[in-house]
Amino acid sequence: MMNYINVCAAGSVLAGIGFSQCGPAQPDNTEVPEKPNILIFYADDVGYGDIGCYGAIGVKTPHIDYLAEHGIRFTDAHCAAATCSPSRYSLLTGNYPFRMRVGILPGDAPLLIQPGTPTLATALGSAGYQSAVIGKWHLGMGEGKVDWNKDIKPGPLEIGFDYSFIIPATNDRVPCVYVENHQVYGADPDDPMEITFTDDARDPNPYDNPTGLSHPGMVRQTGDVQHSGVIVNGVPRIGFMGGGEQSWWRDEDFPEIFTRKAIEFIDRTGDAPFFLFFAFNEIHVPRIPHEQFSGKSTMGPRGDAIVQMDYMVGRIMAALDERGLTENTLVIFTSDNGPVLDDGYADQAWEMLGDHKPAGPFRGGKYSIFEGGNRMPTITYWPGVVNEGQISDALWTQTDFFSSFARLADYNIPSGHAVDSEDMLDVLLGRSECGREFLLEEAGTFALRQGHWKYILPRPGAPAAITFDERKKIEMGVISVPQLYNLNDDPGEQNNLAKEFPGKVEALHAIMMEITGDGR
Ligand code: NG6
Ligand code: CA
Repeated sequence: MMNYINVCAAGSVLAGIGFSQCGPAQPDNTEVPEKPNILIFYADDVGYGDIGCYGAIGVKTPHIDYLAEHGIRFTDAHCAAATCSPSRYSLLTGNYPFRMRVGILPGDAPLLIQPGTPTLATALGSAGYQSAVIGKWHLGMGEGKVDWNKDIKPGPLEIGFDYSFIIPATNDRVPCVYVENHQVYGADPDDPMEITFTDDARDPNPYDNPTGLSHPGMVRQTGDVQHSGVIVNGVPRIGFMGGGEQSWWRDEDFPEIFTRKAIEFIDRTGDAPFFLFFAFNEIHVPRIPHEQFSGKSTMGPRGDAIVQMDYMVGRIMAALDERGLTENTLVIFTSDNGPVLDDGYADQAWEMLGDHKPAGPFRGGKYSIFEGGNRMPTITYWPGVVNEGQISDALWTQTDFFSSFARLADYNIPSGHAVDSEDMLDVLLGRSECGREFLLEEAGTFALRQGHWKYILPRPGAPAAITFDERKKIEMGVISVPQLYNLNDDPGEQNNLAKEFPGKVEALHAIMMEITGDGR
């Protein structure tokens, strides 16, 4: 694998570009204790502007804001792509998603990360950590067609986690059951379940149960044609599922069950350090928050789901406090991709938005190559170690967790692995604001960030001008001509400077080609 950092340092393609400036390192002599617990709160589809301390208008998030007030709030931290599976793959492996050509995985996809691949969980495991993934998985399970009534593997346990309690894919697609370690949670062996994954609910339903299309009167939140398959808990999903109804989830139970499973896991780890990847279902569609959160924002179910997520953060943080673990835990809050309002269900997200800006000052959102797609609200918190109330503009990505945590846990990454991961530990802990020199972004095309510059690779055959996805009301940003933006003056990526700065375009393009091979 080419090491493009060295290539850059050697000056091959960088000649004439100049390195970006970064702020001075924060003087901080606090010692960093070895092997702290690591807790990642990983939100789903939560945008830069959806959190109180990032300017949210329609919802309050006091528990998450507390972490920022007593920790570091990042303004230029990123997920690897503008959808879920690619971002999660990159977070766990330290590779950019394009290396595996990862897209949104179907509900019956096999495990994406091959057992034997170093992951954050195997790395931390070999350093003595107990690790768990609790919440949304969406990285595939099994080797082909899964029999959901038998042991389901390989899965999270085969790639390094000691415990898993997951939604296998997303809450809008089958299978609508939890999987705990290798088994469907609450399954009845006398009532086996089957799923048929299909992207189109107009396909014939192989089971004798209602779907959104056959029984629209039974539905309490209407889905579009893809989201009109089997009705689970009054809500139609993508795909069909039959049998095993006692194990089907009730969406309103997610906050209770996932926080409980997390706290039980923490209690089981005893003296070992833990790594908890707490992957929220919130605020992915369908948004069916628990009754206690209903009406707690001014934005309908989408805002209420944010309140629920914030409540869960508060519950888990309180559990850490009660156990005296907070001072020995690095807590991170971030999200897997940008915001989307209508993602297939009529849940009033548009109608009740008001002045709230889900992507903050940025353009686009989920699915988009613009900053709204991958610039994430991101906070680190570790009392006594991380500075209080710092705001950091360092450029970095979740892909960097691997190298950063490897240093924290004193783990040597085998060569050829986590190739896109840079050690940003000093940035995460506020010792430095020198982030990355370059960052690759993905969503239908590539973009390359260097300092305040952003270059977006054109795609032949795409429209010449930015188009609008009418249903999602999001601009994807993929067009047939090069785009160059100066995010300092133009964070909303409105003013394409590619024609004015052809040299900059050429230089950034050359670096992008070095990283990606040929950009395809
Ligand atoms: C899309 C779904 C969308 C959502 C997304 C995955 C349709 C039309 N849309 O294919 O509703 O489930 O996949 O979201 O089926 S993600 O956050 O997990 O990437
Ligand atoms: Ca997502």
